[in-house]
Amino acid sequence: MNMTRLSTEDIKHISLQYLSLYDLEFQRKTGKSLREFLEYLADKKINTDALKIAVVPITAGKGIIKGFSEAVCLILRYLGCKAFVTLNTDVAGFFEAFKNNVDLIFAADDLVFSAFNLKKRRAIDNSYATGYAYAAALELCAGGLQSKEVMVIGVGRVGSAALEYLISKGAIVTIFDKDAEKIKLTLEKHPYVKVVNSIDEVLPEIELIVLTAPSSELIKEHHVSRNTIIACPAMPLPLNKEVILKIRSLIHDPLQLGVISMLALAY
Ligand code: PYL
Repeated sequence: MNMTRLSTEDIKHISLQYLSLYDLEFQRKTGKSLREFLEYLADKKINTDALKIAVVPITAGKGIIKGFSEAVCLILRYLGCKAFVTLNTDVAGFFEAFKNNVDLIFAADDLVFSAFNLKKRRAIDNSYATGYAYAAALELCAGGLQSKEVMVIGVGRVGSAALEYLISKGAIVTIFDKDAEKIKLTLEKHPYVKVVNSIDEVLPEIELIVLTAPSSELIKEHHVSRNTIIACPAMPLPLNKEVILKIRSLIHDPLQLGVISMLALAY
């Protein structure tokens, strides 16, 4: 089960200056800064400047993505953590991290991107953390989810985590996935979730959407209204500009909210 693989192009724009602009945009949409969002997700205070974090480049499989570890490191530094990219890769990188007595290690191969909390023996994977974060960002943007209709498009690892969060906050969830097996697995855990065979059955009536399916051009202009909010972690962004211009808010980035959520849930 492979994740979509980010490219250097997707993340090369991530700098501390860019992150401060992204932070302002996030605050405008959700009412919280990225730092406040971190503690909201963790549901506790986090003293980030006391946290020492190593990001270890991994050469396994398709190998290193140029700029990936540096982007993860910058996001963590932006939050106030003492983060660094190890000089060594793979096991030597883990060894270097342990020698530096770090609190957490972030590392990704082609199958899993994980935050390892060495003190609490906890491992949080990016897919789960990303789904959780995008559902929480939708909640903040929508001003709460209790008894609100929400559509989850794509119930793989990211969509399932978003679904759990939405249900925990009292949302009424409708799901769509072209993979019948994923629908079956979801219904086994959540029998009350509504299933549609086509998004046309419920859009644009449902105006809160978590879009995790990478299949492009699924959502068209007639599927959204000017009140629609879309939380979309999928990369590349599968929305055309007509949709983006029409809706109220789009929550989307290649890496930021996922990394913030990994730290929050691993802490
Ligand atoms: C973590 C991202 C989010 C979406 N897809 C995931 C991805 O691209 N995974 C592959 C990450 C490979 C990193 C490489 C390195 O540079 O350390 N092993």
